[in-house]
Amino acid sequence: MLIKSPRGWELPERLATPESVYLNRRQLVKAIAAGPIAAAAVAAPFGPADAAEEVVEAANAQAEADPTLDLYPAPLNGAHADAGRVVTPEADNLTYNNFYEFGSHKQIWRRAGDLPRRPWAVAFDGLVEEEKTVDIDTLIRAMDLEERVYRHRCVEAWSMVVPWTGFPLKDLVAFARPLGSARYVVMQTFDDVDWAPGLGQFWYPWPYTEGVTVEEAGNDLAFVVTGAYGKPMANQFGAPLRLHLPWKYGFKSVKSIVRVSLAEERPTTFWEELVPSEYGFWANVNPDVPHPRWSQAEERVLGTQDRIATQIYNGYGEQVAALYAGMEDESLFM
Ligand SMILES: Nc1nc2c(c(=O)[nH]1)N[C@H]1C(S)=C(S)[C@@H](COP(=O)(O)O)O[C@H]1N2
Ligand SMILES: [Mo]
Repeated sequence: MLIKSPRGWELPERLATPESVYLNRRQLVKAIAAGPIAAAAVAAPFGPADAAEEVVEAANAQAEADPTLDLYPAPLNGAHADAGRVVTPEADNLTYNNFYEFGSHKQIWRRAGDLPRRPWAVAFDGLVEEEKTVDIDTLIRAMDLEERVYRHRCVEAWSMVVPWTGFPLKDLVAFARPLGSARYVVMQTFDDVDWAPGLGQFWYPWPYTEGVTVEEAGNDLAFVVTGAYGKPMANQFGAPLRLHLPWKYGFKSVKSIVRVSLAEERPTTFWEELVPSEYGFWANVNPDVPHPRWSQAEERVLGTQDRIATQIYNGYGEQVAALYAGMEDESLFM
């Protein structure tokens, strides 16, 4: 059994409280059966308790060394308090990542342990009033952090639920001060091979690049992430700054951002450049539009391994479908 050392920021009250929005009845029953609720929620579905403990301790150490630790836990946004599903146990999420800069396996967390989180700067350029490079701590402290629980659907047909901390993407765009001619927000990951060995694989079109329209960036759901599970996020999640667009396939949610560009032209994104027949610009979740090599009708839930039906726009259609009105000619779902 995982015994966690008490840290104020580490275990928000709601994670430990049975009435919590984080625990539905089913998870609660499991948790009670397995022992102390808080520990079970983190460790039980992951497997060996010592492995779970090791990965969570590594994440905690990174969080404790983070200069923004004092901002956690951030207030929970009531409109995004409950994703309607069980939150993925932290240890499962920490050990099942896509981060090709560190390799294409699912054991990213050990390699990502060396990612230098500081100093870290984010460049704002392109169609902006004035180009600038901003220190990450200045940037984060200029924003109002909040917590949101979001569903995440990977194009590989697995899904998870994560309590992220961050701020709306529209606030990042406002911070960039775009010109009226800007139509796309383009974001890039670091490209330093000394930090991540995958960047030496020349056949990939580094740096990892993603983008959305200015309208999509202005949607309330579009979220820039600084933390997860109530603390500054672990390296493997894309520290110190990543995106999360919960209605799109996970590859749109670019990690470890170093550059934000405003552009008039639609960017060619990383996966689109690599395999244009399989990964497009829009990449909205749709169970009825299969990937060329597999069905998207169902997804495997990380942690429980349950198979559940995938929902159009990952269940966020009410908030985002209007963005795509009149765009039926576009490949909105790949
Ligand atoms: N820079 C970068 N960002 C990335 C990726 C990547 O390989 N490199 N993978 C994407 C994919 S496919 C997914 S599903 C999510 C995974 O996020 P997670 O590891 O936090 O679950 O990150 C996305 N962002
Ligand atoms: Mo993904």
